[in-house]
Amino acid sequence: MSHVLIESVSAVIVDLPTIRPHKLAMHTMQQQTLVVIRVRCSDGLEGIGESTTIGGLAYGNESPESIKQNIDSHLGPLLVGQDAANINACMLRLDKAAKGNTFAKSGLESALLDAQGKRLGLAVSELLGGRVRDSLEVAWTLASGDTAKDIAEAEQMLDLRRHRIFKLKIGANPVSQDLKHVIAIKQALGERASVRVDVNQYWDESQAIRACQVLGDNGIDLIEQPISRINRAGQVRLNQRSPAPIMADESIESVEDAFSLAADGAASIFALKIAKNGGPRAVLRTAQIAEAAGIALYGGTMLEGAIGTLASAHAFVTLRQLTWGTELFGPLLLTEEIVTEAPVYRDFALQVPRTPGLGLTLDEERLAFFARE
Ligand code: MUC
Ligand code: MG
Repeated sequence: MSHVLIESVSAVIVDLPTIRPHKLAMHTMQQQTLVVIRVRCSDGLEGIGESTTIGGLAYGNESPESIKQNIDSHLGPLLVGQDAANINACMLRLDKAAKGNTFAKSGLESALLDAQGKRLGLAVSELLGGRVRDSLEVAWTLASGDTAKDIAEAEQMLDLRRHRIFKLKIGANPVSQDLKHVIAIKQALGERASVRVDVNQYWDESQAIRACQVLGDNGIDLIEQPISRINRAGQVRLNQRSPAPIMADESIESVEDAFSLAADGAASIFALKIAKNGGPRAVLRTAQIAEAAGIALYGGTMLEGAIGTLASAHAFVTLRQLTWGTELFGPLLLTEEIVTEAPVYRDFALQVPRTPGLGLTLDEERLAFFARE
């Protein structure tokens, strides 16, 4: 046992404005809400983490308010007095005492890794076994809700050399309208960009059968979560017949889900999200299941701010294959930062810092300004 104990755990809810409304099938974001976690240790070091979801309870089983409440009342007290350097023991303690709650656990695991990295002078990616790349290609989501605006936004991103992979959020409109929207964008961008769609579970199998065919025939590279996570048999059938590969997103709410999806042959790509697996170490277990099953990988996001984005990035740079790149653009959707130095995006990619821990410092004034009372 080391002599470094966890002294306190706190969680604060932070509301940040977005550059424009972000329309998903289940919710239109007018702002993003982060839960920022601080783990203070007896050696004077503090680790920071982030637990962020989309649209309150519209996307997942945890909301910002429930994440904070469960950390304050249950998970935080379980960690106080524990060995801060033993992340295995800390996370095992949480898993034994609390079912699910992967978003909350992800922020806590990130904070423990950040503190340990600072303690040892190592970047989190090094704690996770070492990186095999320094930067990650980052997709951008076109979700203004307007075809012409989306095309203009994509052109601007190509000109800036910021993104050349675009994900379109569809599913809320009639299928024929969504297909027209997607095909118009693909035709405008041509071979200059990879265009993909995310249906966020909004089609049923009868709609998805034809829509996946049309999308594949029109050069769409990937179809994310076309039908409900509950319809596993339907997802297996779609994965067999769709000309464009099917990616599992909402289908994965735990490492165990990843195993059963792989066993059933229900997706040929997994979206990796630290929040849905329980942290940067947990998401690597899902990645290992995928690798063993021959399933390709994509670095997903819950539109986290800088802290959650870099916690994800430190895990993703350790992966041997990341065929479909990432969508770690969360900080770029926000107009404000709560860290002193924003993550760096250059040449279509996020540059992952080599400084100790996650490589971020909280800007206390900005944090206090945007923190909820
Ligand atoms: C999702 O469903 O993938 C990720 C990017 C984005 O625009 O929405 C998210 C959530
Ligand atoms: Mg998705």
